Amino acid sequence: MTRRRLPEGFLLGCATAAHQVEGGIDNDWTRWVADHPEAINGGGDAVIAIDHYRRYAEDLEQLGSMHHNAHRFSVEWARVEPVPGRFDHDALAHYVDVVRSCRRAGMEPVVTLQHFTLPVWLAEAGGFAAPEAPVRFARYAAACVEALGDMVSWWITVNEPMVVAVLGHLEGLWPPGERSLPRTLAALRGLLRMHAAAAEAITTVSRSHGRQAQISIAHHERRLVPRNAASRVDRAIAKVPDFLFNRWFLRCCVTGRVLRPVGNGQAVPGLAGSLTYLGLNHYTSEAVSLDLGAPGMLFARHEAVPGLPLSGAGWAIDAVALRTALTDLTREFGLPILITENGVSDDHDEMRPTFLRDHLNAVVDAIDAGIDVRGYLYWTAWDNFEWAEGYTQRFGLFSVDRDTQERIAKPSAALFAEICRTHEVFDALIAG
Ligand code: IFM
Repeated sequence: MTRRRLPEGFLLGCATAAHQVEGGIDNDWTRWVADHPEAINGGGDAVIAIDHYRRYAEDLEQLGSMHHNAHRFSVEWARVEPVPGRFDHDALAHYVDVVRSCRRAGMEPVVTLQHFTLPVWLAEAGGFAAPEAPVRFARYAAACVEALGDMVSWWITVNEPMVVAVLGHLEGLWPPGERSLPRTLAALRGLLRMHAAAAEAITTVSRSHGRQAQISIAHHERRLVPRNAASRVDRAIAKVPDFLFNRWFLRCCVTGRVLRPVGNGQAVPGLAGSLTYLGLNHYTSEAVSLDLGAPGMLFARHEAVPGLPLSGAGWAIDAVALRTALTDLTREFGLPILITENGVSDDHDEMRPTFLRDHLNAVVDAIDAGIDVRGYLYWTAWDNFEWAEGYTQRFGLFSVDRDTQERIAKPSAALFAEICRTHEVFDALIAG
């Protein structure tokens, strides 16, 4: 294969989230794990996680030394606003220093404001569906932009709103452990309003300082295809969850309305045009077929697309699906895309080298076809706390000895560093 080049200025680095790496956080997830240890595969919690809150400076320096020019992390709301209305200036100062450390290491910071977790006080008041959630989230966003905004252009309001609503409110696997369609819809409406309110706050504060912010959610796209393309039933069954999971939230953000079937088309202030780019988290695709025994899943059975290799998480590895997502999202929304997550769970770092090569090739293909892709952030730098999967899934470029907290580079860390250094993707990366 010839050498394929990523454009000058293309962002390359890793993505992380506070709860999965920092340790020492008291939020809804910490309480959930303490109360439901059985909900975590293999046990484990994020009480210490990988101690990144204390080790961030050396961790970030190491990524910079591996030629990453970007880094995504999340600010932990529960630290910054431990009590409603009281902002913790030490916590904000910590994140200011995280951003400075990124900059010192030559990395463009990409900052997420809400990555699955909530302060306990908001979770207890109703979580995403709490009437005060949008206003509270906007104030917190404004505080973050005041503190960090002179060094940050790329903002993500909410990470994977569909995922957090479905796993926490429909499937009951994450906090608050609900299995209720009405509660799921209420959470989705709340997440939309939270995003809109935060987007307005980011824009206003940035403007008052003469800056322009880039704003998006991190949208998880998992294309759902009919298991049997020739079956009219499978085709029909795949369409509804595909629309709901992959398009509903984004279309609401573009139209500024809570679209059916989650809402009645009511307008949300600040929502229309609230995305200035599209943050894309992409991992896999799924095959969907009719399952009369699954009314809660809209009679759809989801499984890995047959014939594709499976990651350690049992997810089909499908670089073509990433290429398709880039094309389809551009065709519909016309926004620049930043790949805010793409990665593979792989215990022995056997699949990751080809995964990286194939997915980055898909990105180069898309760019060559005229799609505006601004960067690629690999999920994730270090093996970490993978939510209900505990420490059983290893997505990292580095493993972590959780007794000593030593970070150990896997072979693919060097491979990714070479891609970051040269901005080139080529076969010898893997052969050599
Ligand atoms: O670890 C998660 C991350 O928090 C959100 N996106 C998917 C990743 C892998 O499951």
